[in-house]
Amino acid sequence: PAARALFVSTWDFGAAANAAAFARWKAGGSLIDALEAGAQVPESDASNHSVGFGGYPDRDGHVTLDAILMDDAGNVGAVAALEDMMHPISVARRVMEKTPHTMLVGEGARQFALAEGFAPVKLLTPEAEAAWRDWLKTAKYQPIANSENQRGSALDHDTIGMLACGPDGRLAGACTTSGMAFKLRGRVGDSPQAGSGLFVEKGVGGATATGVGEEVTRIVGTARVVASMRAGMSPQAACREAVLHIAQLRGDAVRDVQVGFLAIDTRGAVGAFALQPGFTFAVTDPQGRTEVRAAESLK
Ligand code: SD4
Repeated sequence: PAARALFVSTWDFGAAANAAAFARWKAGGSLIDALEAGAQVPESDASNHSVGFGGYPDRDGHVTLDAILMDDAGNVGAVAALEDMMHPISVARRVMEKTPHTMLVGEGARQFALAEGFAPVKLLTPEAEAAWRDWLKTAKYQPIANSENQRGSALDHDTIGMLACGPDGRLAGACTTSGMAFKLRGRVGDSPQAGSGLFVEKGVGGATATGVGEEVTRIVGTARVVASMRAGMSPQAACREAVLHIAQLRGDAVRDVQVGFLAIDTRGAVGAFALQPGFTFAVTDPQGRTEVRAAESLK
């Protein structure tokens, strides 16, 4: 059997996030500390057009961010449609730790972040603005699968979802994204919604999702993956079951759509499955060794 995983993340760029998470964990941080440090890596990477700074804006030119952080003790914090903040994952953590709520959205989330001392920043980079102006010429809205492989394409959209399983089997997860490029103003994807973009359950496992969020939210995808694991499925079988369910439910509507699930159980076993080929994920073991793997897919 493969070595147990400590941190897993969606996509190849998850490797850098895992490395930062591992370093924080090694230095004595909690799983939540580690995940926050990991998620911050793509958030502040201007070349990643789908997470945080440098993310593609909505249809009206505003970069709006969705993020969630959750552990297996029922602690959860999220922000949606948050503007002007470099690290939505850290604002989500404050929601979790400093408020009686689980999610803040839009201007309220921004005001909360400012009150917590987060400095406002301009998230729209010249490169992302140019891509948006180019998109405005045709303004076609058609999601493309695995557009992370086509950096700079008009519909670049990928998210980082991270899961952690400590040596004691305790679990936590994080998810952060700028959502779908050129989305309608006010659109919130699956990523910040517990049970859709991310879910962890003590004694069972955790799951995170990437791809076209609407297809995940429709079936409360990660809650479904974790429920399947609770019923005895392996992480791999549970991810596959959720993807098959989407394919059956949606038929032709998801012919060219990408959705990928990544899951981990309390023994650190990992599974992943996607609608389309091309979904990759990064696995880091307790010794800090990282490997990027390709997920199985329906097609
Ligand atoms: C969303 N699920 O906002 C995110 C985007 C994504 O790979 O994961 N793209 O729909």
